[in-house]
Amino acid sequence: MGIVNLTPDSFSGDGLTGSVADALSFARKQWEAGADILDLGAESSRPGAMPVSLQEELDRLLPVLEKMRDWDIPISVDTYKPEVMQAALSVGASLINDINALRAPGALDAVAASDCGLCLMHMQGAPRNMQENPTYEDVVAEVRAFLTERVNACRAAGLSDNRLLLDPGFGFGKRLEHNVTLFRRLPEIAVDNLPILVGVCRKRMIGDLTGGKEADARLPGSLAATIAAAEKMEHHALIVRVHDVAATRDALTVWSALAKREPI
Ligand code: YH5
Repeated sequence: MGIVNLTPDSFSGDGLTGSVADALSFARKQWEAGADILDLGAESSRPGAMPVSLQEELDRLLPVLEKMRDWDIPISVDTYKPEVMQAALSVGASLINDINALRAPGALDAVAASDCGLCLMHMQGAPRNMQENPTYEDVVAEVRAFLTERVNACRAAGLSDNRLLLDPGFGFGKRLEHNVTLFRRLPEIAVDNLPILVGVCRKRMIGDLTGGKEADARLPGSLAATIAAAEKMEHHALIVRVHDVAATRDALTVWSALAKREPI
């Protein structure tokens, strides 16, 4: 899954300016680099980020989505607002990637009439303050219990399991030790064997594990994390959400050729 950031405050160094043309050319590059899914986000959810208004989010997202209607690649939309979900689905989005796991009032209803995929992510707190004091007794048990509850809420709303993806939400209300524990025990959060989505690319945990490297120096660490996830989840459906699509593809291709016990 290739990240396409539509937030003007993007810190990722991807050079996006907020123009529709730039967003489309960046998205096309992610596609050409080998992404299977493009994930468009118009509200930053990094630690400390402030929410944007509904209108602002729609204004950033819809002009881009409308131009992608005829692209032959599934489009995911990173949002927790039911109105944005509905608007995105009406212009052809295939997946709703919700850091709030469809907890907003009206979110389950907003996706019920479509057959889009749904990513349910765990987060403790909200982006604005989630890294202030993350606390768990047993991080794996708590994330698993949360995801179980959200899967059950989806089932109760009539959504079928084949639409669901689960995500432990690396960095969302978690300290390094929580992130590392969740990563090491990734298979345990796959409630009912549902597919897993992992987003660690360029995140703080990669910086912390490499002696405090800044975001622009986190690619090697991010690739190692992707391969570690692929290894852990080798017999499981896995999506990795990344900025660096071409590098991730190469890493996965080489790992696949050299490490998997499959005929060549
Ligand atoms: C995710 O894990 N993450 S937005 C801080 C960084 C780097 C990257 C430099 N949306 C996820 O990518 N959706 C985001 O430090 C997501 N899973 C899902 N499903 C945060 C992000 C980032 C934050």
